[in-house]
Amino acid sequence: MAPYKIVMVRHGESEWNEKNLFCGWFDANLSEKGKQEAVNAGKALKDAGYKFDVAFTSVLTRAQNTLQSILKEIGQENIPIVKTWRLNERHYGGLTGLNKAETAAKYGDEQVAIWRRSYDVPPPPMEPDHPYYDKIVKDPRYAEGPAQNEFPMFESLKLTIERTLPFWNDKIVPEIKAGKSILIAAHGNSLRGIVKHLDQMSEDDIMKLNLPTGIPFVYTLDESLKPIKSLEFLGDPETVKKAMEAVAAQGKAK
Ligand code: DG2
Repeated sequence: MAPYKIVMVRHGESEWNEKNLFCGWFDANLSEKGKQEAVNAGKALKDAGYKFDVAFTSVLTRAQNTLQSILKEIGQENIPIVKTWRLNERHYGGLTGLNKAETAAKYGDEQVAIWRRSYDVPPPPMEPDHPYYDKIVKDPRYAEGPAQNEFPMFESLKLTIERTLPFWNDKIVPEIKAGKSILIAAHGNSLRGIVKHLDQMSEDDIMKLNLPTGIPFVYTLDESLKPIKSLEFLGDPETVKKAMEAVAAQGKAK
Protein backbone atom coordinates (compact mmCIF):
# COMPACT_ATOMS: atom_id res chain seq x y z
CA MET A 1 0.00 0.00 0.00
CA ALA A 2 2.99 2.27 0.37
CA PRO A 3 3.88 4.95 -0.48
CA TYR A 4 1.54 6.52 2.05
CA LYS A 5 0.50 10.16 1.89
CA ILE A 6 -0.45 12.04 5.01
CA VAL A 7 -1.66 15.63 5.22
CA MET A 8 -1.11 17.97 8.15
CA VAL A 9 -2.19 21.55 8.70
CA ARG A 10 -1.62 24.11 11.44
CA HIS A 11 -4.96 25.78 12.28
CA GLY A 12 -5.81 29.13 10.71
CA GLU A 13 -4.71 32.31 12.46
CA SER A 14 -6.26 32.53 15.95
CA GLU A 15 -7.40 35.70 17.70
CA TRP A 16 -4.34 35.32 19.92
CA ASN A 17 -2.00 34.81 16.94
CA GLU A 18 -3.50 38.04 15.58
CA LYS A 19 -2.72 39.86 18.85
CA ASN A 20 0.69 38.15 18.98
CA LEU A 21 0.07 36.53 22.38
CA PHE A 22 1.60 33.28 23.63
CA CYS A 23 -1.39 30.96 23.46
CA GLY A 24 -0.47 27.36 24.29
CA TRP A 25 -3.40 25.65 26.04
CA PHE A 26 -5.57 28.80 26.14
CA ASP A 27 -8.59 28.09 23.94
CA ALA A 28 -8.48 31.00 21.49
CA ASN A 29 -10.94 31.20 18.60
CA LEU A 30 -9.98 31.64 14.98
CA SER A 31 -9.68 35.24 13.81
CA GLU A 32 -11.65 36.33 10.72
CA LYS A 33 -8.44 35.90 8.71
CA GLY A 34 -7.94 32.47 10.28
CA LYS A 35 -11.46 31.37 9.31
CA GLN A 36 -10.71 32.35 5.71
CA GLU A 37 -7.35 30.56 5.85
CA ALA A 38 -9.17 27.40 6.93
CA VAL A 39 -11.62 27.69 4.03
CA ASN A 40 -8.70 28.28 1.65
CA ALA A 41 -6.91 25.22 3.04
CA GLY A 42 -10.02 23.19 2.25
CA LYS A 43 -10.20 24.62 -1.28
CA ALA A 44 -6.52 23.80 -1.88
CA LEU A 45 -7.09 20.21 -0.74
CA LYS A 46 -10.22 19.96 -2.88
CA ASP A 47 -8.40 21.30 -5.95
CA ALA A 48 -5.62 18.76 -5.38
CA GLY A 49 -8.25 16.00 -5.17
CA TYR A 50 -7.67 14.92 -1.56
CA LYS A 51 -10.18 12.70 0.25
CA PHE A 52 -9.67 11.40 3.78
CA ASP A 53 -10.80 8.34 5.75
CA VAL A 54 -10.11 9.73 9.22
CA ALA A 55 -9.03 13.04 10.75
CA PHE A 56 -7.15 13.81 13.94
CA THR A 57 -7.16 17.04 15.88
CA SER A 58 -6.52 18.52 19.32
CA VAL A 59 -9.13 19.37 21.95
CA LEU A 60 -8.69 23.09 21.20
CA THR A 61 -11.31 25.05 19.27
CA ARG A 62 -8.95 26.70 16.78
CA ALA A 63 -7.75 23.33 15.45
CA GLN A 64 -11.20 21.72 15.51
CA ASN A 65 -12.85 24.63 13.67
CA THR A 66 -10.10 24.63 11.07
CA LEU A 67 -10.68 20.92 10.54
CA GLN A 68 -14.45 21.42 10.23
CA SER A 69 -14.02 24.15 7.58
CA ILE A 70 -11.65 21.96 5.60
CA LEU A 71 -13.97 18.96 5.75
CA LYS A 72 -16.90 21.14 4.70
CA GLU A 73 -14.98 22.43 1.68
CA ILE A 74 -14.07 18.93 0.54
CA GLY A 75 -17.58 17.60 1.26
CA GLN A 76 -16.43 15.17 3.94
CA GLU A 77 -18.02 16.48 7.14
CA ASN A 78 -19.04 12.99 8.22
CA ILE A 79 -15.71 11.17 8.38
CA PRO A 80 -14.53 9.96 11.82
CA ILE A 81 -12.68 12.64 13.83
CA VAL A 82 -10.41 11.71 16.72
CA LYS A 83 -9.76 14.53 19.21
CA THR A 84 -6.95 14.34 21.73
CA TRP A 85 -5.11 16.62 24.15
CA ARG A 86 -1.95 14.88 22.92
CA LEU A 87 -2.14 16.97 19.72
CA ASN A 88 -2.66 20.21 21.70
CA GLU A 89 -0.26 23.09 21.27
CA ARG A 90 2.72 22.95 23.62
CA HIS A 91 1.78 24.42 27.01
CA TYR A 92 3.37 27.87 27.14
CA GLY A 93 3.39 27.96 30.95
CA GLY A 94 3.83 31.37 32.59
CA LEU A 95 4.22 33.01 29.18
CA THR A 96 0.58 32.24 28.29
CA GLY A 97 -1.26 35.49 27.50
CA LEU A 98 1.91 37.62 27.20
CA ASN A 99 2.60 39.56 24.02
CA LYS A 100 5.55 37.96 22.18
CA ALA A 101 7.10 41.23 20.94
CA GLU A 102 6.69 42.91 24.35
CA THR A 103 8.25 39.88 26.02
CA ALA A 104 11.18 40.20 23.61
CA ALA A 105 11.50 43.90 24.45
CA LYS A 106 11.63 42.97 28.16
CA TYR A 107 13.81 39.83 28.11
CA GLY A 108 15.57 40.16 24.73
CA ASP A 109 15.00 38.58 21.33
CA GLU A 110 17.45 35.81 22.16
CA GLN A 111 15.66 34.70 25.33
CA VAL A 112 12.31 34.68 23.53
CA ALA A 113 13.85 32.67 20.67
CA ILE A 114 15.06 30.14 23.28
CA TRP A 115 11.61 29.94 24.87
CA ARG A 116 9.89 29.59 21.49
CA ARG A 117 12.24 27.40 19.54
CA SER A 118 14.82 25.66 21.72
CA TYR A 119 14.34 21.90 21.87
CA ASP A 120 14.49 21.33 25.59
CA VAL A 121 14.45 24.67 27.44
CA PRO A 122 10.93 25.04 28.81
CA PRO A 123 9.13 28.33 29.44
CA PRO A 124 8.60 29.28 33.10
CA PRO A 125 5.78 27.31 34.77
CA MET A 126 2.19 28.51 34.98
CA GLU A 127 1.73 29.22 38.69
CA PRO A 128 -1.67 28.88 40.43
CA ASP A 129 -2.05 32.68 40.54
CA HIS A 130 -1.65 32.96 36.76
CA PRO A 131 -4.74 34.65 35.20
CA TYR A 132 -5.48 31.59 33.01
CA TYR A 133 -4.53 28.82 35.48
CA ASP A 134 -8.07 27.90 36.61
CA LYS A 135 -9.54 28.30 33.16
CA ILE A 136 -7.11 25.70 31.81
CA VAL A 137 -6.65 23.32 34.76
CA LYS A 138 -10.37 23.14 35.58
CA ASP A 139 -11.52 22.89 31.97
CA PRO A 140 -13.89 19.87 31.75
CA ARG A 141 -12.43 18.89 28.38
CA TYR A 142 -9.44 17.53 30.32
CA ALA A 143 -11.55 15.15 32.43
CA GLU A 144 -10.33 12.27 30.23
CA GLY A 145 -6.69 13.27 30.34
CA PRO A 146 -4.07 14.23 31.06
CA ALA A 147 -4.18 12.73 34.55
CA GLN A 148 -3.90 15.31 37.30
CA ASN A 149 -0.37 14.24 38.22
CA GLU A 150 0.82 14.63 34.61
CA PHE A 151 -1.12 17.81 33.77
CA PRO A 152 1.56 20.12 32.34
CA MET A 153 2.29 23.55 33.77
CA PHE A 154 4.81 24.21 30.97
CA GLU A 155 6.22 22.29 28.03
CA SER A 156 9.40 22.44 25.97
CA LEU A 157 9.24 21.00 22.46
CA LYS A 158 10.88 17.87 23.90
CA LEU A 159 8.11 17.43 26.48
CA THR A 160 5.49 18.12 23.80
CA ILE A 161 6.96 15.38 21.61
CA GLU A 162 7.02 12.98 24.59
CA ARG A 163 3.20 13.23 24.91
CA THR A 164 2.42 13.52 21.20
CA LEU A 165 4.48 10.56 19.97
CA PRO A 166 2.65 7.85 21.94
CA PHE A 167 -0.55 8.97 20.20
CA TRP A 168 1.20 9.07 16.83
CA ASN A 169 2.59 5.55 17.33
CA ASP A 170 -0.48 3.94 18.92
CA LYS A 171 -3.37 5.61 17.07
CA ILE A 172 -2.17 7.27 13.87
CA VAL A 173 0.49 4.84 12.60
CA PRO A 174 -1.89 1.82 12.58
CA GLU A 175 -4.37 3.81 10.48
CA ILE A 176 -1.64 4.83 8.03
CA LYS A 177 -0.45 1.22 7.78
CA ALA A 178 -4.05 0.08 7.20
CA GLY A 179 -3.97 2.26 4.08
CA LYS A 180 -6.26 4.96 5.44
CA SER A 181 -5.91 8.48 4.16
CA ILE A 182 -5.11 10.73 7.15
CA LEU A 183 -5.57 14.42 7.86
CA ILE A 184 -4.17 16.03 11.02
CA ALA A 185 -5.26 19.56 11.99
CA ALA A 186 -3.20 20.71 14.95
CA HIS A 187 -0.76 23.38 16.11
CA GLY A 188 2.59 24.98 15.30
CA ASN A 189 4.54 23.04 17.90
CA SER A 190 2.66 19.73 18.15
CA LEU A 191 3.15 19.47 14.36
CA ARG A 192 6.81 20.52 14.60
CA GLY A 193 7.21 17.55 16.95
CA ILE A 194 5.75 15.14 14.39
CA VAL A 195 7.86 16.68 11.61
CA LYS A 196 11.02 16.34 13.74
CA HIS A 197 10.19 12.69 14.38
CA LEU A 198 9.39 11.83 10.75
CA ASP A 199 12.42 13.61 9.29
CA GLN A 200 14.71 12.62 12.17
CA MET A 201 15.67 16.29 12.35
CA SER A 202 18.44 17.42 14.68
CA GLU A 203 17.66 19.68 17.62
CA ASP A 204 19.37 22.52 15.72
CA ASP A 205 17.42 22.00 12.51
CA ILE A 206 14.00 21.86 14.16
CA MET A 207 14.73 25.23 15.82
CA LYS A 208 14.70 26.83 12.38
CA LEU A 209 11.30 25.46 11.34
CA ASN A 210 8.31 27.81 11.65
CA LEU A 211 5.00 26.43 10.42
CA PRO A 212 2.58 28.91 8.82
CA THR A 213 -1.12 28.95 9.74
CA GLY A 214 -3.67 27.37 7.43
CA ILE A 215 -1.40 25.99 4.69
CA PRO A 216 -1.67 22.18 4.42
CA PHE A 217 1.49 20.17 3.92
CA VAL A 218 1.98 16.63 2.68
CA TYR A 219 4.34 13.84 3.67
CA THR A 220 4.88 10.88 1.35
CA LEU A 221 6.15 7.92 3.37
CA ASP A 222 7.59 4.53 2.40
CA GLU A 223 6.47 1.24 3.99
CA SER A 224 8.64 1.82 7.06
CA LEU A 225 7.17 5.36 7.30
CA LYS A 226 10.43 6.94 6.22
CA PRO A 227 9.73 10.15 4.24
CA ILE A 228 10.13 9.91 0.47
CA LYS A 229 8.95 13.51 0.25
CA SER A 230 8.78 15.87 3.23
CA LEU A 231 6.85 19.01 4.04
CA GLU A 232 5.35 19.68 0.60
CA PHE A 233 3.11 22.70 1.11
CA LEU A 234 -0.07 23.12 -0.93
CA GLY A 235 0.70 26.75 -1.60
CA ASP A 236 2.77 29.04 -3.71
CA PRO A 237 6.42 28.75 -2.45
CA GLU A 238 6.92 32.51 -2.11
CA THR A 239 3.73 32.88 -0.03
CA VAL A 240 4.77 29.95 2.17
CA LYS A 241 8.27 31.40 2.66
CA LYS A 242 6.88 34.81 3.65
CA ALA A 243 4.35 33.22 6.04
CA MET A 244 7.14 31.20 7.71
CA GLU A 245 9.31 34.31 8.07
CA ALA A 246 6.37 36.20 9.58
CA VAL A 247 5.94 33.46 12.23
CA ALA A 248 9.66 33.62 13.07
CA ALA A 249 9.44 37.43 13.40
CA GLN A 250 6.57 37.29 15.93
CA GLY A 251 9.11 36.81 18.73
CA LYS A 252 11.20 39.87 17.94
CA ALA A 253 10.96 43.22 19.75
CA LYS A 254 9.39 45.87 17.51
C1 DG2 B 1 1.24 29.33 19.05
C2 DG2 B 1 2.62 28.99 18.65
O1 DG2 B 1 0.49 28.16 18.91
O2 DG2 B 1 3.47 29.93 19.06
O3 DG2 B 1 0.92 28.90 21.38
O4 DG2 B 1 1.30 30.97 20.78
O5 DG2 B 1 -0.10 26.98 16.73
O6 DG2 B 1 -1.70 27.08 18.60
O7 DG2 B 1 -1.11 29.18 17.33
P1 DG2 B 1 -0.66 27.85 17.85
C3 DG2 B 1 1.15 29.77 20.52
P2 DG2 B 1 5.02 30.01 18.66
O8 DG2 B 1 5.71 28.79 19.22
O9 DG2 B 1 5.12 30.12 17.16
O10 DG2 B 1 5.47 31.28 19.35
